[in-house]
Amino acid sequence: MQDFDLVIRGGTVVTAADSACADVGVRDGKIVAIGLELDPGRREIDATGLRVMPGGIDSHVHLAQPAFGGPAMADGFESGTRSAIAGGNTTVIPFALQSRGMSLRQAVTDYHAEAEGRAYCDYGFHLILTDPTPAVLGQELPALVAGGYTSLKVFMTYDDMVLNDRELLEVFDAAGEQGALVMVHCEGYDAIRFMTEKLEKAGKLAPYYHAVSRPQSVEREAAHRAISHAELTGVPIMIVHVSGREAMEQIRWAQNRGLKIMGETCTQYVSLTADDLKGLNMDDTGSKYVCSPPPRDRESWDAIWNGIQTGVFQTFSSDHCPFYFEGEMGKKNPKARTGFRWVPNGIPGVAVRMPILWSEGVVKGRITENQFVALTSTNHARIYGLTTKGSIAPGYDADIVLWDPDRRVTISQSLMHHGSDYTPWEGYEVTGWPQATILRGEVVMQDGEILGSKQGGRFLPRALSPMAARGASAPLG
Ligand code: DUC
Ligand code: ZN
Ligand code: ZN
Repeated sequence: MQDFDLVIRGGTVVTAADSACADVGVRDGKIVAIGLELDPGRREIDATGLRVMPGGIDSHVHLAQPAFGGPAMADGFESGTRSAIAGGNTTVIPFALQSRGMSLRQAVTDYHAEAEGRAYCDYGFHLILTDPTPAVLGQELPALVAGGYTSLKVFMTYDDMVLNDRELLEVFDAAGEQGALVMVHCEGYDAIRFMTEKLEKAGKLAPYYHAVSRPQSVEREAAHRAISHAELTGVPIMIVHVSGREAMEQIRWAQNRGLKIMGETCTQYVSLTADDLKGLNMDDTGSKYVCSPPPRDRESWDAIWNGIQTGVFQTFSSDHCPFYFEGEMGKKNPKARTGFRWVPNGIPGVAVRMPILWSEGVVKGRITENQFVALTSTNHARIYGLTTKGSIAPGYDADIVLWDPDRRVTISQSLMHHGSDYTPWEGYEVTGWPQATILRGEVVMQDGEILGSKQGGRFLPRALSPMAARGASAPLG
């Protein structure tokens, strides 16, 4: 007789590879058996009618991060990870940001202090490099990569984060030496500044003009430049938060040329449009939707779906970047009301990522449930070196979401469990919702109730990404 702490019985187990009716046996936080009519466990969960899927891994969230030109974020680790488990996630990867002049190691140490004892789910850290000095690239980065911080993000825009082309090349090259994966925010700094100043001179200050100031051409040009730098240095990169056809086609073009370029898209690029940023005046609700890159239009949704279906994109993330709407710290704080340039860039979405992708993707027949698992969990684990996460198989962590595929839900703030005082998807209707979230064998969310503890999440040092290995065909490879 096998000894199980937990048996999840009678559900349909869905992985990135296939779907099958089976029971799942869990012991010591690990999946130890998958089969028919498993022996009884000390705890049993009846999953009849539910999908039993790997817990969501959201590899792009921002928590407690002092950036994006705005006031403090609405989520630290506590509320951000609480919202994550409410939405069916069991792991998040937020960003330890190096401010200019600061040591990268210090940024990581400070970020651990933010996270410690405050996480409802497991977490790793990406690094954000804003000051790639020789000491940072030659000493701090190698030590941090060896310690399990195996990915880093760089920005091609924002006054306090932008890297110039020479710096991008130096970072790509140094990351390539270490086998770390580079994530790139592709929007061109000078083009955005030019457009912003022009719009401001014309008195076009409302939140909607945020979208006008950074059209798809700005994203496309930067994506092409990043791809060219990746080719020159022979380093794979992940182009994050791709918003529409233009940047998507750049990635496809690069992939077709045999370059190791990966792509990420996000919930907002298949469910919001720039029209959502339109408000009647500076007081209105448009700023609730201000994020970068901005949401585009319905034609862009189609292009993004095409990119998802044809494998241009490997990951579907939230880019959860939460701010308040009301108050001195909010998106319509007095300074933000003087012009779109001052509205903090980002929206909260970690809790709605899986429901919206299921509803718009699986229910509407655009992707299979197996693709859903790949896009929300398995590919994030593979790409970012989470070796015990992202699948349902013996030996993996028992990180599981029990998914009700038919449950119809109207998204509302009360379901989000996040720190922001609003959700951009208020009133949005979805079919499919997480009934329970299980972290290493413990039920941490059931029927919308948070049962886990903020001491429950663990830091995850990550392995090198197999996808970050330098390509053999590269000049420096
Ligand atoms: N980039 C992000 O990754 N998130 C929010 C805003 C931004 O510019
Ligand atoms: Zn970004
Ligand atoms: Zn982001």
